[in-house]
Amino acid sequence: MSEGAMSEGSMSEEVREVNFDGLVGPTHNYAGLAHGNVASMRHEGLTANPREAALQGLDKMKSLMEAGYAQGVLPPQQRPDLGALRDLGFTGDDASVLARAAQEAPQLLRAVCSASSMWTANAATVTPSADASDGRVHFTAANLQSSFHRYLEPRTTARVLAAMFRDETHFAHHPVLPATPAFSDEGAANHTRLSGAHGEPGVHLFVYGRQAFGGQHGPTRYPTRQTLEASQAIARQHGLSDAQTVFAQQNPEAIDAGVFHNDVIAVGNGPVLLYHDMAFRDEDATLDALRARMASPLIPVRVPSEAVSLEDAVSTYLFNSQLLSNPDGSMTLVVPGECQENETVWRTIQDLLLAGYNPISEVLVKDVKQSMRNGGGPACLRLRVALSSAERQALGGRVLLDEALHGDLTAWVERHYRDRLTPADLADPQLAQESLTALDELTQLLGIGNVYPFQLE
Ligand code: SUG
Repeated sequence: MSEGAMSEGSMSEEVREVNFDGLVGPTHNYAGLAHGNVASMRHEGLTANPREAALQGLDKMKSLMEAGYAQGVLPPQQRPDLGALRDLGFTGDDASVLARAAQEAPQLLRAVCSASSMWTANAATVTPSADASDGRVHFTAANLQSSFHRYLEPRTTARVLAAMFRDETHFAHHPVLPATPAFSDEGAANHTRLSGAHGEPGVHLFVYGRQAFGGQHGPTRYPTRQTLEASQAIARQHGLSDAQTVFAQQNPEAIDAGVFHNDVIAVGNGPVLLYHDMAFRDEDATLDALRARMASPLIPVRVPSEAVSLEDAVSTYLFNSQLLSNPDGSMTLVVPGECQENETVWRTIQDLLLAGYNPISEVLVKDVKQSMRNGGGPACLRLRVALSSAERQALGGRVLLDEALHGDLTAWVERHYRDRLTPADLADPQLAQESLTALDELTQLLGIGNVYPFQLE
């Protein structure tokens, strides 16, 4: 092969990380459903603005697209999930099912209306083809069994992922893990891939809250969401070897302070691991294990408690930022507006940008307040999938964001979404109808076929 042909070949395999953001669904509301997620608990009962929430999400996607990053979208799920209410014994026509649930079990009605699928960091765990022996991208949709409202997601998530990543020569889909506490799995929020460039082989850091069978003590106040056994099962499914994986326990004290996922206290990208000193039960052992496996030197960026308290980390979501690679080797940190409002955290970010030992050189502030009030920052809203150009070309549907798709999605939100939603509005049969109409139109717009399991009467 001539040199020219070789470089052409490697260019066509150019690997880019695509951030697939979840579109916020039309029933976005504040139901206080997530015990241990302090923002969700604190904002229960507030009036939500689904339209603003969806537009904030789209605006974040547009900013990143315009800055040159590859941006994708994942559709929301159909809510209310009337099928789930029927499974739980509510009978009659749709309006009666909603009315009875509102009357007899308002907490269940809230759960089946949650727009929680917007937090796509919890949709699945993904292994890029560079790390897989069969050269395919591997997916396991998360079972999200810790809470009822999120347990409703994986069935549709698996269908959506199968519709978008449908080409079997490039993509492999594994069964959702058994939805039982021993295999509690919350997806990429507890998984970080560290590597040189995105196309180079990586090391997978799986962070778990507890070990189901044996293990050391966990948190006492709030629940854990990821087990070691779940993380190990995913590594097995994806064919990852010991040399490619590190399993580390979260610091139980952090979970008790509201760090319900590892991505609330750490974020990695390429060789950089930005983390709070309370992130891991055994910080040194975790870093040593990573160093022993990584081909390129690890760049740990440690934020000590003296600089940012656990409480500030949780309230500002500094670590729930996106860390993105730029062509010149520098990195950009995408933080929520709350970071700028907190003097200490903002100062820490400025220090990080100035420090010479890490490649983080720019900060981008995005307002995702509607999602933040439910405990979802910039990093929660996206699922990272590193894809070669051939894999990007094999994607099903119209799911990579460009100017035109952004315009279509914005107009779609403006056509269908309410700007006010209270928990009392959730029983309105009209809301269910509006949601169905909107999602029907969306599946056509995205060209992914009917991924929703049920129709209204
Ligand atoms: O699972 N909140 C979500 C937030 C998920 C954030 N994701 C990541 N950290 N990756 C959760 O706790 C709250 C819904 C409510 O209260 O209405 C909620 O489900």
